[in-house]
Order: sequence, then C-alpha cells, then structure tokens
Amino acid sequence: MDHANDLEAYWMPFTAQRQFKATPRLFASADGMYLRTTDGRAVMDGVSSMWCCNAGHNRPRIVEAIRAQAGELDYAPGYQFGHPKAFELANRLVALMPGTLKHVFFTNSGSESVETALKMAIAYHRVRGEGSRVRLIGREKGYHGVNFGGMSVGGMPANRKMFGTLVAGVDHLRHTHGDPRNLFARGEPEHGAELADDLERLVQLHDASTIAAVIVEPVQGSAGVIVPPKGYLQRLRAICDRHGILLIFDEVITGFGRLGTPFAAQYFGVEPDLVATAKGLTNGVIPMGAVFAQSKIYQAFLQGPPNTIDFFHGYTYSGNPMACAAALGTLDTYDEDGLLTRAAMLAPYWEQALHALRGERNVIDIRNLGFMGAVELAPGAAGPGARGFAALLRLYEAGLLCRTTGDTIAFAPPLIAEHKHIDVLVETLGKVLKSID
Ligand code: PXG
Ligand code: PLP
Repeated sequence: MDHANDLEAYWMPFTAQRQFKATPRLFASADGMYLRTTDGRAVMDGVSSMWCCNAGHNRPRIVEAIRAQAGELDYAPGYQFGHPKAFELANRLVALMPGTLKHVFFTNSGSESVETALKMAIAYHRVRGEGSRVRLIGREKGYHGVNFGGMSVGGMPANRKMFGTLVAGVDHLRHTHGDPRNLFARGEPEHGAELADDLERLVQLHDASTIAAVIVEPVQGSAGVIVPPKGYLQRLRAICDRHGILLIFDEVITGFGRLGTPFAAQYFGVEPDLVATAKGLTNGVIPMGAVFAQSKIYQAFLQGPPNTIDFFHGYTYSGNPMACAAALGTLDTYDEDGLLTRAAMLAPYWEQALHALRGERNVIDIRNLGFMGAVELAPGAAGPGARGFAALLRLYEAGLLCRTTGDTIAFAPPLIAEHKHIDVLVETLGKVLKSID
C-alpha cells in the first residue's frame, strides 16, 4: 500500500480502528445535503455530519470568506492584541442571544467551551468573594466533550471509566430518560419536570455555599436525543436562582437554529448564566467555539488596576482570524437563508415523518424536537450497541449518514433540508430497519 493510502498511522477519534481500517469509509467531497465517498457514491447527510454543518456543505459565503481571509490576515496574536473581525463577530453573536448574555469568549471546540464555562463559573464566585463555591454539578447521560472538566461533569460511563479519578468536587443530577409514560412522546414529554428537584437533594447534601454551577445540555444530544420533560429546565433555573448557583447551558448541538430558535435558551424561555457553543458557529468548517456570559459575570472580573489581566485563561487560537471569517460567512449564510428559524417550519413535518416508523422491527422508542430526532432499537442478541452499529453501516451503504449511540440512531439534518429530503431519510431508514435482524 502506498503512503497516501496507508491507514495505519492515523489514530482515529471515537472509532473502532480495526473495523474501520478493514473496511474504510472515506469522503472525498461534499455539497449541500450530500457527501460523496472516495468511490463516487452520494450519501445524504442525515446528521449535519457531526451535528455541525447546519447550513449544509460547500456554502459559497463561507468558502469565499475563508479564501479571502487567508490572503489578508492569516493569523494575529489574541492576547493583548486583536483584529477587527473578532470584535465584529462578537457583536453579531451577542445580538442573537437573549437577555443579558452580551459578552462572548472564543475557543476552538465544544470541549474547550465547556472547560472555559466551568472555569468562568468557579472564578466568578471567587472574584465576588464566594470562593467556597467550587463544586460542579452535571447530569447522568450528559456529554460535555472529552477534556477533564467536561468529562467529569459528563455522564456517559464509557467516556469516563478509563480515565482515572477525574476532577474532584463533581456530582450529577439524575437523567430524565426512561419513564415508560414518555415513550414515543412527540416533542417535549409530559412527565418528569419534578426530576429537576434532584438539584435540591444535592444542595441538601453539599450545601449551596459549596456549589458553583450546574451544567446541562438543554436537549441531550450524544446520549441519543433525550428531550427534557415539559417544565424541567424552567424548574432547574428556579432552583439555581434560589440557591445562587449558576446555570450553564451546553448548546454545542442545540445552538444555531437546531430547535427553530437561534438557541435553545429562547426555545425554552430560560436564560442561563453561561452558554457553551461550537459546531454550528462556523458550520463545522473551521474549528471554533464560543462561550456567552451574562454581563454580571463579565463585569465581576473587571476589578483592580485596569492594566491587570482579569481572567487568566485563553487559547493560542482564541478568535483566530480564519475562524472568525468562517463564522461571519456562516452567520451571513444563516441570515440569507433564514436558517436560524427554519427548523420551526420543518419540525411538524419531521415529527410526523419520523414517528411513522413506530411499529417497524425492533423500534422501542422515537424522540424528536425541532429538527433533531432519534429512533431507539431494542438491543440485539449480539449485545448492546451491535444492532445500532449494524444500522449505521447499512444506512451508509444505503446512502444515508446518521449517528448512533448504543442502539439509538440519531438524526439532525442540515437546516437547508426540504420535505423531499425528510421523505428519503425516513424511507431509507424504514427499509434498513426491515433488513436488520
Ligand atoms: N458539548 C456537547 C453538548 C456536545 O454535543 C461537545 C460538548 C464537545 O464538542 P467538541 O467540539 O469538543 O467535540 C459536544 C460534541 C455524537 C457526537 O454523535 C457528539 C459530539 C461530537 C461528535 C459526535 O454523539 N458532541
Ligand atoms: N503546551 C505548551 C508547551 C504551550 O506553550 C501552549 C501554548 O502556548 C499550550 C500547551 C496550549 O496550547 P493552546 O493555546 O493551543 O491551547
């Protein structure tokens, strides 16, 4: 095998190396709703690739913005110096946020956004003279990236168990999944708002004076599109307020139009103190993340002489010019195509189409909200996850890209999708489900 095609050297992320390298799945190009494989097959993008290409692929505004930026200012230092596009982007972004979420810090990924938000929360309490508030509360089944903080507040066992003792002082809320009354719920399930009261249990246990923040995904994505029960997030907000605990929304997946509003914060009418984002910020094209903070948090750091650094945190590529250009091109594309609200229009058709798969072989639950959804299969004889992985491979062969977690098949197509794409997705999935034992 020549060097260009030798698959050995690359240690792939979250991949079964041996399985992949025996039967590689490689993409060569992409446009709009479709990826094309190296052997020339079109695969419809059912999950915005990895929940990130919200505007679809090869969008001219984004491509052109990157090309132009590379020839003008390729890089500029971001500590104690800046460049105009970082400020322009910050202003455009905070305009999309509700309430007083009017300051934004740049990172390079969702994982880094989560670390940044957690550090902001702990440091915020400290600069206000409440340095005992150091505990972080996550939630079972939560996914907050793979760095130590996010892994520690995360609640997916496989992502944690190999990695030692993690960050100290973390506890978890119960997850909201599994009430049989909520099976096949359309949109937000009816039952379980009271699960938010689990935070009161942790407050009793640890005392509010030791808790800095609670971090949750408004809709859990990686765990398989777990939609919060009606009233749950509002109740969590109220409990946080009662005890002076910051509420962090991890909107890495739900941000940038997935639910038909710019952010899930608007969809649920809940204003968090901090919001972690990434993915759709640049349409996935250049790595970038952003953390939004309420003004009270930003202002609290501005103490001491004006020439002291107020937050000892940052990344070499925070506000990188190429990433800013890509993000500006992405926001232009979202604006021109109305993509940040388009999911609201697609949602009813999507819900109807996906739930039509109820009764197909092995289907034990279907969930949806906005333009995301999941079909859960019963585990097969070969053990948990085997049937899900078989579905991923069969769907790919049948020309449809999805994500799987265990035996749950998840979808979040680009927001440019039309009804005909939803029809193809559901038809392909229906056929594949019939073919899996
Ligand atoms: N928070 C949330 C809520 C996420 O969904 C991250 C943080 C981490 O972002 P980065 O950019 O560091 O990967 C994520 C990422 C999947 C899948 O199909 C989910 C993610 C990434 C890749 C695949 O479950 N979520
Ligand atoms: N490790 C070393 C030795 C470094 O010098 C730096 C940054 O200067 C980092 C890690 C962090 O890299 P980044 O800023 O890209 O996260």
